[in-house]
Order: sequence, then structure tokens, then C-alpha cells
Amino acid sequence: MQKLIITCALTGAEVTREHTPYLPITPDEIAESAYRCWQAGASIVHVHARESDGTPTQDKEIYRQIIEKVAAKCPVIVQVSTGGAVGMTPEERLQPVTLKPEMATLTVGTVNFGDDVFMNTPKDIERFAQVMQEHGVRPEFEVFEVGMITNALRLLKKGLVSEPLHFDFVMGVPGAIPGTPENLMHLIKQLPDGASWSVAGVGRSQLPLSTMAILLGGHVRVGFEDNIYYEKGVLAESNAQFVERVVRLAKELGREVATPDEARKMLGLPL
Ligand code: KMH
Ligand code: ZN
Repeated sequence: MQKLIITCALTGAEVTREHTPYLPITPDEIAESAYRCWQAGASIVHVHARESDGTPTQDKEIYRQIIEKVAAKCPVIVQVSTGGAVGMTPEERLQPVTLKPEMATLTVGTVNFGDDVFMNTPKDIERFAQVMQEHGVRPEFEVFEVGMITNALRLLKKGLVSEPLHFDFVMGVPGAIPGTPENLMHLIKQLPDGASWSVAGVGRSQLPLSTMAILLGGHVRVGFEDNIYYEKGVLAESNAQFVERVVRLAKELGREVATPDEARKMLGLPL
């Protein structure tokens, strides 16, 4: 089995300081959180930028600060968000890709998202893939519903993305695919040979789905973007706390954890 890639989604766009006082918001806080996650065993950090008052933003300069500050502390892979927050325009969302980060997310379809709709039209998806290709940025496909896998494979047919393909199943968002073991098995079955996958279980599905991924040869995403509770009713005090738990579980279950360079090799990123 491949070594385990642990991604930590540090901040997201929806969680606020009212939800949890431990949320990293400023570039310094995000970089410190990334560093602690890397020390704990994460090889990728998934990053969303915020204004100083906590408002989600795709501002290129804030992303630039985050990327530089993280790189100054540790060799973890920085994966920028192109999802941003619901309601942002495609142009707004694409800004951080022009900084040529190592990776960026690419949501491959439109989906209900709580009370909102997270819009990703076929045309926009192709444009996002093309801009990533032009800037040498490797996409991670964010899959909120099963049909989105087909949309990603269409990009491959059109030459807008290249193998190896890497998917992240975001499961348990209200309005999207529920985070059940049966659904995870169904998603995995749809993948082509040679593709890798991780799972980001939202809320209480995070721990069971992470455990399944460790056992099944997938990879794991944890972090405040998806879940703020360490256990029922108890807030996690840091992103690193989630990473530490995944590392402990992996050890118990006999799965080795990948370093950032090992993850780069698996994902087809230059070393
Ligand atoms: N904030 C969500 C609407 C991504 O980062 O690419 C979208 C999201 C996906 O978080
Ligand atoms: Zn995100």
C-alpha cells in the first residue's frame, strides 16, 4: 500500500471565530498552523485566505503572503483553494493560481451547499483546468457528488489535465453526498486505474471516513474547514491535533505516513 498522504484544511471559508476561537485567520496564524501540522505529519495544507476581520477572500496578495510564510517555515505542499466562498466569481476564485502554487483544488460540478448553491458550470470547470495547466499547477479534484468524477474524466479526455489524477471526496456537506461508508465505497469504485483519492469527512463523519481511508489505501484530509470538534461537544484546540490523531491511527493500523517529498512523487509534482 502507498504511504498515507495527510492533508490539513486549515481555515476554509465558512467557519468563524464564533464557531471556534482556535481558527487560524491571518497569514501568520495560517503559516504557524501549517508548520505545526507538518511537524505532526501532514504533507499537504489546503489553504483559504481571509481578510483580517475574517471575511473570506481570494485576494492574490494575501495568498502570496501565506505561501511565502509557509515556505519559510517548512516544506509542506501548499494547495490553494479555487473554491473560495459561495457567490464569488470565477475570476475572483482563480486569482491564487496565478501565483503558481504547487497545487490547487478544482471542484468538478455544481452542488447544493447548505442553503446555498456552489456554482461550477462545465465552461468554468474547463477554464479553471486550463488556467491551472497554463501555470503548471496540479489540480486536486474536489468531488461533492458521484457524477463529478465523470466531469473530471472529461477534462482528461480533452487534454486539460494530465495523469496521475488525484481526487478528494468531500462527504457530508448538507445538500451533497452523505458521509457514509457505503457512499465512500461507491465513489472509490468509479475511479479509473492509477488515480489516487483522499476523503474529507465533514463533521462527525471525519473520524470514521479517515479510518476507512487508512485501511483502504486512500488518503486523509482533516482540519477546521471540515470539522471543528475533536469529539462530541469538545472543540479541537488546533489543526495539528487532528493530524496527530490520524498519524496515531495510521501507526496502529500499519500504514506508513508520507513526507511532503514522498507525496510529491505520488502526485506527480516536481521535487
Ligand atoms: N468553500 C466552499 C464553497 C475548495 O476549497 O476548493 C468550496 C471549497 C472548495 O472550499
Ligand atoms: Zn476548501
